[in-house]
Amino acid sequence: MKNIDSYTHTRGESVYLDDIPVVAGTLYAACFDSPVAHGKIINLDLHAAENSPGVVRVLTHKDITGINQIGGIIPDEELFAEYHVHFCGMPVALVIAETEYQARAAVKKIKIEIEPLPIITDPREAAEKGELIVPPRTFKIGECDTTWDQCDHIFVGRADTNGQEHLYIETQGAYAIPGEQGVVKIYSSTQSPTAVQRAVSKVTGLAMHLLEVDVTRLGGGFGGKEDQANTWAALCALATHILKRPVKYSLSRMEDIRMTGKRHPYSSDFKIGLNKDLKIIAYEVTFYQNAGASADLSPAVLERTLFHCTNTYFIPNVIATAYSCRTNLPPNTAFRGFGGPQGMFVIESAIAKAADELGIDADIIQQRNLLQTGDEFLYGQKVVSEAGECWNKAISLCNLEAAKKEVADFNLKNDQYKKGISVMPICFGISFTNTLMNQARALVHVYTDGSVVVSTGAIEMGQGVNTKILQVVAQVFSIDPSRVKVNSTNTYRIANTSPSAASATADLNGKATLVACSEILSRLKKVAADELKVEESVIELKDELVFTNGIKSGMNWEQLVLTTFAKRISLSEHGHYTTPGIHFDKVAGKGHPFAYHVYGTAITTVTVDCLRGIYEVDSVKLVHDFGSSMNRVIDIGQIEGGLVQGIGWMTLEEVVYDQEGRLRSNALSTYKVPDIYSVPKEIVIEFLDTQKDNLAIFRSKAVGEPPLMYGIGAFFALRNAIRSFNLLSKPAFDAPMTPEKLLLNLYPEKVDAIKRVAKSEEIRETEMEYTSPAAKVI
Ligand code: LUZ
Ligand code: MOS
Repeated sequence: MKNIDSYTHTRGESVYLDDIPVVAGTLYAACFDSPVAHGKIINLDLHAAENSPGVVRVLTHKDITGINQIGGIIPDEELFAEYHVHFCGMPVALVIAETEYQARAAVKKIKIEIEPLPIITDPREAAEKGELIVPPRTFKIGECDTTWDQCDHIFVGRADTNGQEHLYIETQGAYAIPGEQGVVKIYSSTQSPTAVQRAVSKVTGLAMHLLEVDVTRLGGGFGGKEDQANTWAALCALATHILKRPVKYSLSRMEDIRMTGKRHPYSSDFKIGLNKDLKIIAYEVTFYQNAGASADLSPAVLERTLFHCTNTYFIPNVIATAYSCRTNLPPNTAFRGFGGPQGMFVIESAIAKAADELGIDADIIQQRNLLQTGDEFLYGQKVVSEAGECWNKAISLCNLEAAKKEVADFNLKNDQYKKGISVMPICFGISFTNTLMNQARALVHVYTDGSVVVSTGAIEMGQGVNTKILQVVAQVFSIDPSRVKVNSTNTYRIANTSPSAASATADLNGKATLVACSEILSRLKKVAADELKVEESVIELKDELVFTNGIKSGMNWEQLVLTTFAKRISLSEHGHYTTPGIHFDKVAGKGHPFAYHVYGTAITTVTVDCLRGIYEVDSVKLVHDFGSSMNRVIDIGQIEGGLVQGIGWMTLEEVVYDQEGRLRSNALSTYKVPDIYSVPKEIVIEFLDTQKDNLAIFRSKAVGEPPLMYGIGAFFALRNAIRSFNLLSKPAFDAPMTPEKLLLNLYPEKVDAIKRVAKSEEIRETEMEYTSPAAKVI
């Protein structure tokens, strides 16, 4: 079944926040944000802005009717800066005007005087100075300390990954409308309507039942709207609550890029120990997470880094420590993979380093250490592995030995162009690591004409979750999909929702839908049995017809629904689902946090132009563990999108903040994202269909986040290409491998020579300065 939104998408009829018809009297907001990354506010001059044409009001922290606090996990984030600013882009004031243009024009007239304070942008520096968001966390299995002696090979190194801009096509925004009795209705581009409701409740002081949050769909979220949609909703709702008028704010691209957080950059140290059979027997890793100025979701992201720090490998002795470091950058936040990719990059770097030093291909080490069923993850959960199956299928899919030989032959024949190949296995745990969030609800109404409406806590953000929810309803009732409508996500219909995140949205909300539909179905069957005077157990609904003992009864879906209604039996149900069997002890760092794991293996081939430093991804061939996919078209879309987004993170996308904490890559002219030309020339996706039972909806495993991590393979394929051009080059494990960085890595001797020349010129310059007065005397 194709995505139910494809029709309105292609016709441009799909409604996003900025497409909602505005109510008469709507005002427009625009934010004045800090131009300085850290400092004390000495003076804020709003006079000119307040007198600017069309301006109705300028709000600051002084106008907050509730509390000036929007921190989700830790209350450490002000909505409006009060005495201090902590990052460039921190909201200081909000202009409300008759038009969007007038609001933005007035923002430019606000003057602020800030006494500068020291700025930290580097997580290691923050850790050194004790600037931590939460105390360090450690996950541990076995005994590393006593194992190093038994290792035949030990390698140490450092690995760095940069941030990533979410670049959802629809920017952040909100639209708040006042209702009677103090109610505020909020349209928000959020992955988490309940998070918005809570944040608005705190800031306005209004109880949650006075706040209705409604979301039809998002033009992408990728984690960027899991927590950070709250700010804009809180700003608009506060203005609406004070002014009793509708207030809308749809951020411009540059406002969005400047004011919102991104994927967390990490800097990490590793030590890896192998025995003579190339089994990894010890691994020690320390992560420095660049959290930005406040916690946001950083502690949860940090935890998932620890969960995934051994990727798809069984390592019996591991000690992993993670620091969440406070810096003067916008608070970094959830991004597809949620810290997992950052952890996985480091173990892959450690393996690549070992392979370099031992003079072998990394896949030999990778393959020997793959997780097997019955192994234990470092957090105590028993492994049910598809790692070997995916690996073996991927190896034969692309005939790895032949492919490697082809690469070697090509490299032998070509001086300017070099190819590289890498294997990237993945393993990703499905469930919110915070156990209580693994719950969902669905509200199903069957109308008397046989049509059905379903509401859940799931947010449609392009990932196709509404199509999957619709499939669940149609399948349980065995009715035509056209009879089913998926409603918008609304806090008055579905309360206390978890964010649409952690790849778990279709599982959790799909299962809640299954619960609700199954309950209605059993009522319908009872009515049919009564009417047809047979046992309930022989009733079956198939293709909108009622069957008894496999024989058409003459009763159809519409008649059954009407009969049920006539008997005064409810055609509605509110279903509730919680993932069974999961638990986690945060103090011990042990438990069974995940419903299941998703596996896969990707093989990436690249070609590098060694004169220019530019490159192409020739192919990515992968085998992915779908369980039993309930919608192949949608799932393939998620794999392709995730893969390309991962390749972007690893190769092109470079978030650059200067020493003053100002974002230099603040537009699409300076921040390069993958376009159609960066897409691998060939993508082959093979399904690992398994018959095993699992906790996924219809056994169709979660597919949102895992494929992003296939993109890590591109980094290592490029690195291998560089090394076949110049074996003396040992490219740092420092992503992204941009063309510029790649070029420098091709010619490390020349770079060194240039550095030496530059250095000696520096020395001469200082000597000249020093000697010139004396020279004058002579
Ligand atoms: N969000 C969250 C997530 O709050 N908890 C998680 O475990 C998670 N994992 C992936 C993506 N978002
Ligand atoms: Mo997410 S990173 O699943 O919002």
